[in-house]
Amino acid sequence: MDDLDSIVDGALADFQACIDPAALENAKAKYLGKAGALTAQLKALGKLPADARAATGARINAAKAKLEGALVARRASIADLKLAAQLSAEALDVSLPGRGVGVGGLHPLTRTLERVETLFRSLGFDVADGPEIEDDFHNFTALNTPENHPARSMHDTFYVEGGLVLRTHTSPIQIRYMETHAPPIRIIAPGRVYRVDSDATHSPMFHQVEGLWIGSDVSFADLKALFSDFLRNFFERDDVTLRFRPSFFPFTEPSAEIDMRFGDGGWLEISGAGQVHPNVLRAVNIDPERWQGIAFGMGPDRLAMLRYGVDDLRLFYENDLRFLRQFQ
Ligand code: 2U9
Repeated sequence: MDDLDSIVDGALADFQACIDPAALENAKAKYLGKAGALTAQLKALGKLPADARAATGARINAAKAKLEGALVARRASIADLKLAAQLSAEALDVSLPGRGVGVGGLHPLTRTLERVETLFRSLGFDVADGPEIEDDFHNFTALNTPENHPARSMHDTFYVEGGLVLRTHTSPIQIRYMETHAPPIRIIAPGRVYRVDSDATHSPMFHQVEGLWIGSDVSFADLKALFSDFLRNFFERDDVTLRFRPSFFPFTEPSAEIDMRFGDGGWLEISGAGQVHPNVLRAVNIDPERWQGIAFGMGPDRLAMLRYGVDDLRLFYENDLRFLRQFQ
């Protein structure tokens, strides 16, 4: 066995010993690369006597072809080995359930709003809707909020061009409803509202659910019954007590804040409310001598926090899926 045979035998053994593509390419360089053993043989051809060159050259080329063939075969078998490893029982368990397609779910605030709507519908209320961009009349004037009222300042309200505003409450929905429907009226008005306010506890966009109940003799007693019923059902508890505290809103007179508590726990402010101001009824041509009613407004964000035990409002607006998935 001469040099060439031992180079070929060494190379074939080396290739066979490789079990990954990188090692194989290194082994290839050792024999066929610029400084490779077989390449050195080719370079040495020139030093041979002329009559020996042709035969030796042919032998070296045959050796080179043999090594290249062996490389191709070894590359293929390394790939086969890899695939076999991936398909082995350990790596692929065909009995596992499929990954499936992720399905979305409703945001906790949406679920809360839907729950509020369902409960009020069951109490005979309709759910009304209206534009988020409003005119001055429907957002302020009809709600007994005079020209110089602070709520109208640029400081509190987002003004859009043409004297329009992003509605600051959902009350314009009820105004529009009264313009097109005669009493008796029983509606809630849920939706997005906007105020120039942004800090840890205020978002420039937030939600409100307001309600309006107009009849010939609707009173604070009805308001209290309505709210007890709604809160008991919303929180699924029987130990809800209510407390009314005097307050002020331009559109209701008298006005109150409604607090609630579970058992003998602490009081929680849950809603504002009152008897609809006669000026509001007049603004929509309803005779305040014949009709009267109650109105209320609450923040469903707060209802959701209480129902789900969430202590930071901002969690609802960050859209972190780890938080949101808990409500599916
Ligand atoms: C009409 C007449 C009267 C709606 C009312 C409140 C009291 C109230 C706030 C509580 C906190 C909204 O969520 S909040 O930001 N609202 O306190 N809202 S009475 O009164 C109306 C509405 C429409 C035609």
